[in-house]
Parts: sequence; structure tokens; C-alpha cells
Amino acid sequence: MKQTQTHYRTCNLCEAMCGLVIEHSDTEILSIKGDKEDPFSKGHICPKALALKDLYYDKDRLKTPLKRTATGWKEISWDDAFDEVVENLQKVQKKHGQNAIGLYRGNPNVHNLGLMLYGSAFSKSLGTQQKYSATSVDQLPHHIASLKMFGHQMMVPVPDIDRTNYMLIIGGNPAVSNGSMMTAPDFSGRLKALQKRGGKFIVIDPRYTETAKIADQHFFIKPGKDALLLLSILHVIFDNQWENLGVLASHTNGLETIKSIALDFSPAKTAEEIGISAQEIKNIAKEFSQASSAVCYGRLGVSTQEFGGTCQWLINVLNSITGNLDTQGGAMFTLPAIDLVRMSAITGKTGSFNRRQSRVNNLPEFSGEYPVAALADEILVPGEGQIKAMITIAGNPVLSTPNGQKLEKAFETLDFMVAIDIYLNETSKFANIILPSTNGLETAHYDLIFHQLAVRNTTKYNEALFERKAIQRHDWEILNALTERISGQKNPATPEAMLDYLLQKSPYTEQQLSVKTLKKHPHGIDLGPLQSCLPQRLYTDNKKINIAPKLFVDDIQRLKKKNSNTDEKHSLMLIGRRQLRNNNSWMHNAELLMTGRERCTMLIHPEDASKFNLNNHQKVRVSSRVSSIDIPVEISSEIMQGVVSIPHGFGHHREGINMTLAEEKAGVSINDLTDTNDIDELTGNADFSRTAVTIQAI
Ligand SMILES: Nc1nc2c(c(=O)[nH]1)N[C@H]1C(S)=C(S)[C@@H](COP(=O)(O)OP(=O)(O)OC[C@H]3O[C@@H](n4cnc5c(=O)[nH]c(N)nc54)[C@H](O)[C@@H]3O)O[C@H]1N2
Ligand SMILES: Nc1nc2c(c(=O)[nH]1)N[C@H]1C(S)=C(S)[C@@H](COP(=O)(O)OP(=O)(O)OC[C@H]3O[C@@H](n4cnc5c(=O)[nH]c(N)nc54)[C@H](O)[C@@H]3O)O[C@H]1N2
Ligand code: SF4
Ligand SMILES: [Mo]
Repeated sequence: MKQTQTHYRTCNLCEAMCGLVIEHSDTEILSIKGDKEDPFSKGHICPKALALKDLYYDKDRLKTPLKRTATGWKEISWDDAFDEVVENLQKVQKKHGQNAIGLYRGNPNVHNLGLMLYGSAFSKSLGTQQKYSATSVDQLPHHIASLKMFGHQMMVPVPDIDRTNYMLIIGGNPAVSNGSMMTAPDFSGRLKALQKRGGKFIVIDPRYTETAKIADQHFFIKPGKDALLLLSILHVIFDNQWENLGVLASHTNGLETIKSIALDFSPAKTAEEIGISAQEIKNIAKEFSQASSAVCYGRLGVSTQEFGGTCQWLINVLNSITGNLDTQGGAMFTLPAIDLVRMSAITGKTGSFNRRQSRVNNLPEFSGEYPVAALADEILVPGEGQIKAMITIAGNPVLSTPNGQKLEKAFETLDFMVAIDIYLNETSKFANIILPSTNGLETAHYDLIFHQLAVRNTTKYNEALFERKAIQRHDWEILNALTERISGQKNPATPEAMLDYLLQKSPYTEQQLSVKTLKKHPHGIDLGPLQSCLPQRLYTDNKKINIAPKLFVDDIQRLKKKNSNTDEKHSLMLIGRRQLRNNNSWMHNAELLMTGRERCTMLIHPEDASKFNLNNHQKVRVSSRVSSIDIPVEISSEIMQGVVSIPHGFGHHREGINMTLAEEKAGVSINDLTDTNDIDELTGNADFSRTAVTIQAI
């Protein structure tokens, strides 16, 4: 007789940290539901959580190390795999120098306790400066704005969504993404609650998104024009003397500088280029500064663009000068049970920027990494410091970083590559050895990163639902084994022991947090709403908020020089689009998520479609400077005229991968069109909002 048991855990797939209740027997998952007793998510889940079951049972998911041989992939033992990997890495470094190893870490790293706890020791053991991650196709601008303004890259302000009365959402679609750099399970429900208490939220986006549909107002904006919009809003606020820094006034430096910058950006001058009327810009500025509390939140659409860094800076400025920084209902800072901000600051690790530049393209370093737009050239261009061996950990840069085809060509030239990944996919297929880890339900879970970005302070730990099989290894075991072979130093502590140590340093002394306490509270423990913490929690040298850091102030010249006439007149601008049942590139093998109509389509406005004589669902060839793809169109007035949109993460038609269902519904990759030349020159972050494309019916 199988006995039904109940397991509680947090979903590890996106940033929302939804609590799950999983009914199971010793070996089987019977059901997955939202955990109503989770104090943070209160029962909310999305369809992806149910796919954790598909992931667990997925026959294509790898369990043992694979080695590429002349006659195909061969299973090898863990010990042989570890030995061979380290031997080859060391051989490359001996011949070509320390920096001949490249390391790329993908998005699931930050959702994985083991990778978080053992990742830095491994990375350090390699002794290479050639480090990359998904940060530079994502949230890098947030970190640089925080570093320069508040003195710590992880002091990222989070909208106090549950108490605000006005929210301005720019370049984010939380109704689908469930929020990002802002952990808020049931984001849509929280937005509806905001409206119910008499508040308002508005959305600025080149697409009439799922979030825009539930908003009080939506404005189309021309891609990449958000910095201009933000400066124009600031202009109106200063022009009317609506600024009011509140209690932080005496702790803020640089207000006059911002004022004089904003002077040049009157809506009368900028409106046309932005695509929003001067009157509407004035209204937004007025409503924002006069609301009892307000918060501006800008996400991927304003980070991965030409002025991503400047946008994230200006968003912080807008919140500051209206008295909405560090106050209830504004942009606040978290105090998680494990406070990575304070702990890293103690060791002097508050973040860094531009201490050195990448070898070939001179892109700026940040916290020991280079922007991933530099990676392909670092592999392809000969010279001292050229990458000859590559390590990827939970990343799929062939599909997720600009100009995937160039990266494919680069990977082909490597002397050696190892991928720590659960699938044989578009990136890991280039590896000589794949080291597959356990995943999801087979691992213990604690969100070290997302509690740091959550709209409420809570804490929760879950053990693995199922023990790993004897043939499997956890990510942390893989990293530990490699680190030991490379440096001779093995970390003797388990993740649970390390977590316990971190919890005991918690600022929440009264709760006496430990792994043992958390095990007694499987739904999680509520630690209360966000609290004001400035100026105490500032890490700047002068202990002030630097509202006008030189780095960003200087970037205004680049913005001014940018002449809208240089935008190519005959091309369309390509942007991305997230969909509820995708998770970047790697969940297209989950049956539950892959039902229904084809999702990898290009949205195009009816006027543009008629210009090119296109019928709905017809296939077109889309070409950019770097390549072309063929894709069906979906004609819709949801998308702004002159702009087209393709979801990222597809393109599973590539030879030599093994993801059966994903290959059947392969789609094409938007990143075969995006360009490593399109970056935010200030931060080096990828610019996914400027790909100029032409289309042709086929
Ligand atoms: N054009 C365009 N490109 C984009 C974006 C966009 O909006 N438009 N979005 C960008 C963003 S925000 C991000 S974060 C990046 C993501 O970029 P990446 O992180 O490079 O890509 P993912 O698709 O998340 O790939 C995750 C990989 O980890 C593996 N994996 C999953 N779970 C585990 C695990 O537990 N352990 C291990 N070892 N491996 C695991 C998967 O099999 C997969 O290969 O893509 C970026 N790329
Ligand atoms: N279902 C699902 N959820 C996810 C993910 C997923 O792949 N699928 N990925 C997760 C990850 S890794 C991340 S980082 C988050 C991202 O979370 P979000 O940022 O909320 O996600 P996106 O849907 O990429 O939203 C970006 C929005 O910016 C708009 N945009 C594009 N260019 C511009 C521009 O120039 N200006 C303005 N104003 N808007 C622009 C796009 O139309 C889009 O609506 O989502 C996370 N959640
Ligand atoms: S919203 Fe995110 S965390 Fe919540 S169930 Fe869906 S994928 Fe999991
Ligand atoms: Mo991301």
C-alpha cells in the first residue's frame, strides 16, 4: 500500500517564491497545489509549478556524466568525469595562461542553494578573470545604479507594492513574468488590491501587455526612449517645484546637478521622440509627485536597452526626489533573515565597476565579470588571454545571449568545454563533458537571493522531496568535487550546515532562526513588512545617497548626442516577449506547458502587416545585421506600429540536442537576430530593444 504524504516547498522556477503543497508517495508525485498557509504567497501559483512534475520525470533529463566521443555520447563514471575535466582545464591553463578558461553562469544559479553556496569557491579556484553570467543580459543596470547611489550593488530598492497608492511600471510585464528584481507572488492580485484601495497603476510599454490590460492607463513608448521620458518627468517636477525629498534631504548629495540636467528635457522638446504627448508626460509627473505614496518600477525592458544604466539610475532619482525612497508605499529596502548586503559589506565586497576592461571589446568589468556580449570575441580573437576552454553552469547562452550563432561558432573552436547542466541542449552539446546535477524537487531549497528582493520579509527552508539516486550528484557536490581537485581544498560543510551558520547570524535575533526552527515551520515564517533603514544602511563613503553619480551624469552627453534621425527608417525594431508557460529557454520539454497553439510567433501591427502585404499566420523571413530567421506572424494592434516582437528561448531545431518535445515545437531563436554590437555602452548590458530588422514574405 502506498501511503500519501505531504511535502511543502517553495517553487524554484521564477522569482516569485510561491509556496507549494505536494502530495506524494515514496516514489511518486500525486499532486502539486498552491500552499494557502504560506504567509507570503497565500496559495498563489502559476502553470509552471505543475510542470515541476514533468521536469522530475523527464526521460531526457540527464542523470550521469556524458563524454563526447568520435562515436557519440558515452556515459562515464563521476570520478572519471571529474578527473578528466580538471586535467583538461589545467592543461589549457598551463599552455595558455590562467585567463584561458571562460566561465558562464546562467539564471538558475540564483534559484539554487547549492550553486549559490559553492559557486564562489569554485569560481575563485579557477583563477581566471574571464567570468560571465546572465546578469549582463538582464539586471546589471540595477546593480550599478545601486552601487553608485547607495554604495552596495545589492542595495536594490524594491517597490512597496502592498502599501503604495500609485505605481508607474516601465518595461516590465509582471502579469506574465510574475515580477523580477521584485519578488511578489501573485503580482496581479497585488496590483488589483492597489486599485481596490483607491490607488492607480500605469504601464509604459511598446506593447499593450497583459499587465497593461489590467492597468488604469497604458502608454505606448518607442523602444529605447525611456531615459528621455524619465528626464522629462523630472523636468516637470522641478519646473513646478514639486520635488520633496522628505527626511532624506539632508542625507542626499547632488540634487542641484540633477536639476540642471533635467532643465534640458522639457516634454515640449522630447514628446515626439518618446511617442507620448507632452500633456500626458506632465500628467504622469503631476500624479506621481502628488500621490500620497508612489513608486516607479522599471524592469527588463528598461534594463536591456541602449540606456539601461541611465534608466535604472533615473528611476531611483524619481523615487528619491518625490520623497518615495525608503518610505512606506515607495521604493524600500529589504532586511532578509540572511542579509547578504551586510555580510558581504563586512568583507568589503560591496561590488565593483570598470576596474578593468574586456580584452577585445573593452567592455567594463563589474564585480569580477565581463558583459557576456564580449564572450564570443574573447573566444574567437587570438592573443594573450584568449579563452581556450569554457565552463557553463546552468546556462544556455547559445539561446539566451546576443548573436547565438556567433557563440556557436566560437564554442566549436574551443580546446575543451564542460557544461554543468541537466539537459543535452543548444549549449551543452558543445561540451566535451556534461556533468548533470539533480534539480528542483531533488534538492533542498532556500532563496538566498530572492528574499533580498522581496516585497515582504519572510524566511523558509525546504528539504529535498526525493532523495537523489545513487548515480546522481547535486550541483554543490559537483562544484565541491571540482574545487577540491583544482585547489586541494574541499568544503567539508553540507549546504544545510552552511545555511544554519548563516541563519544564526540573522538580524532577527528574537526568532532564533536556525535550520531546525525553519523545519518546524514548513510554510515559512513571516518577518513583517519592509522597514525604513536609511541613512543607517548606506554603504557610500560619504554615508550619503549620491543622487547624481558622475558615471551617470556623464552618460547624459551620450543620450543628447543620440540623434533620433540615425534610427534606420526602413527597418522595424525588434523587441522580446515573455509568455506564461515559458521559462527562458529550458522548460520547453515539459508536456504540461507545451499544449495549445504555436507560441513562437512574431507580433506585428496591422498597418505594418499591410505595408508588407502579410496575412495572419503567414511565414516571413526576418533579417538583422547578423542573420535571418523564418517565423509566422501574428497581426495584432497590441504591438506598436514600427515594432515587432518575438519571444526568446526558442530555437530547439539545432542538430545534436536531446530534448524530444522541445525539438518537436522548436520555434526559432530571437537571439539569432540580436547583435553583440547592440549594448548599453555605459554598463555593457545587452540591448534587446534596438535590433533593427527587415522582413520579407516567404
Ligand atoms: N532576446 C532576449 N534574450 C534574453 C532575454 C530576453 O528577454 N530577450 N532575457 C534574458 C534573461 S532576463 C535571462 S535571465 C537570460 C537567461 O539566460 P540563461 O541562464 O543562459 O538561460 P536559461 O534558459 O535560463 O538556461 C538555464 C540552463 O540551466 C539548466 N538548468 C536548469 N536548472 C538547473 C539546475 O538546477 N542545475 C543546473 N546545473 N542546470 C540547470 C537548463 O537546462 C538550461 O540549460 O536570458 C536572457 N536572454
Ligand atoms: N513566464 C515567465 N516568467 C518569467 C520568465 C520567463 O521566461 N517566463 N523569466 C524570468 C526572468 S529571468 C526575468 S529577468 C523576468 C523579467 O520580468 P519582466 O521584465 O517583467 O519581463 P518581460 O516580459 O521581459 O518584460 C519586459 C517588458 O518590456 C517591454 N519593452 C521592451 N523594450 C522596451 C523599451 O524600450 N521600453 C519600455 N518601456 N518597455 C520595453 C516588453 O514589451 C515587455 O513587456 O521574468 C521572469 N519570469
Ligand atoms: S509564479 Fe513563479 S514561483 Fe510562482 S508558481 Fe509560477 S513559476 Fe513558480
Ligand atoms: Mo532574467
